[in-house]
Amino acid sequence: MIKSSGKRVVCTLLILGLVFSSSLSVVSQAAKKTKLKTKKITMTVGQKKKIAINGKKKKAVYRFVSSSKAKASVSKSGVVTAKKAGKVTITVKETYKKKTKKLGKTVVTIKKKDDGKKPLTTAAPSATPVATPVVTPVPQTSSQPQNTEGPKQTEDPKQTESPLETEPPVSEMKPIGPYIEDTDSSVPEGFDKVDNEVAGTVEDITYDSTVIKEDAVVKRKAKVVLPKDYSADKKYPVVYMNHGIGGDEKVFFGDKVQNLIWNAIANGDAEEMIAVFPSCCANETNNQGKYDFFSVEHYAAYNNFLNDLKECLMPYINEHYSTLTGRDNTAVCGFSMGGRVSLHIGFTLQDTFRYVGAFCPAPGIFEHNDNGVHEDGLFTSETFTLQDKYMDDTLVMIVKGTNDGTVKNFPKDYTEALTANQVPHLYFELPGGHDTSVYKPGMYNFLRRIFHRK
Ligand code: FER
Repeated sequence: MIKSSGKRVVCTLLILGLVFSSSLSVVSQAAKKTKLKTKKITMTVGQKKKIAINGKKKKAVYRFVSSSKAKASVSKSGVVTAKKAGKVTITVKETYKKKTKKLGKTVVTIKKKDDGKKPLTTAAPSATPVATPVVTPVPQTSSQPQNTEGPKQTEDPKQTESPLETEPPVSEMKPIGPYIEDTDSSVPEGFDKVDNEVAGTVEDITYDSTVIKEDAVVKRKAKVVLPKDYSADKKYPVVYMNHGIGGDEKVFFGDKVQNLIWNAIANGDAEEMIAVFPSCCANETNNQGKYDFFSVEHYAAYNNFLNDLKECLMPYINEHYSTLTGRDNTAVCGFSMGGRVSLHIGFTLQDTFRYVGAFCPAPGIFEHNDNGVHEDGLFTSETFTLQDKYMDDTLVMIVKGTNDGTVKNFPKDYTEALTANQVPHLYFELPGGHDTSVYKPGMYNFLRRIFHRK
């Protein structure tokens, strides 16, 4: 994107008269985009609070469905009455021109009435995520409780939910919102140290790939990191970790990434998980020199990894390991070219991945000319977005090194496009270059935000 404010002023003056009315209509249309404003409410038993919706359409009907009417009821106008301590999800739907769509969910945390009595025991601090008053990276992801207060309203006692309404399935996973609002990018001391006490095991696998060569099966390698005390009696979520350009399934092990994973689990920051390290350059030569290093042909092999992962590697992993499957339990992340690969995969296979991490991601998500190579781009700034249903249910993280001379400002282009598309995500600029000083803390911070169950 070429940015020239001088040119823009001249152009604006010349065409202002012509576009004034149409641009106004664009603005007003954009303003009409209906969005659930209240994503989170904390209440005490007996309290009433209203769920706010931005840009309501006059002729639309809005419905609110509580996951537990015993804990919280909700009126036709969206006023929630807290009845019992616990957590409740209110699903908000809009019916407009005979079409019904889900606007999102409001998570209601209900606390017991403070009756002044001291608790009998000194309870451990609640694990309930508390809304932190930090600056949210993307504005629409958080709504502070004070904004959710509506005008004082009493609930219509005659109002009942439609008997045809089925309760929405309650997710087993913790909502993504608090993990995106948590903008702490620090890591504990010794987060990547070698500690044999907490180490699990590493296995080498070879799987058949059918997407490398037409009408042929090609053997490909990957490494699998298992958590300490891995047991076939349990099931584990899976993260796929993609290396940078010129790498293979082994390179991350030189940087002792396996120890970072085991430490994150031992520290209680990350859930127990299986981490798979593929060779994400999915061509016949497996990086062995057929094409120029910086060439569209070489990059195309990285694009092809999407097919290899989906059709060959994931089925192999799910068949040979004790995995939890489905998007709630599947993550993809990577460094540099592997970050680009992860964004490509995560934003293309949205039904498959709920967590997408890109540490110092390389160019190629959008059209670019870098290192003397032109690429058309895997997405445009418009298509690089999430489907409505996954907007608030996907953890996207982008990390940029403050001093990265290799991928330069490309990670910034990605966060800017996501912000423009109102995709909630985390963006960290960490001190360092195109190396472990940035990608390792990025990775730890990604791992500690994924796979958490209620
Ligand atoms: C590029 C510069 C760097 C590029 C890729 C990279 C696709 C990847 C670097 C890495 O993986 O370390 O122009 O184009």
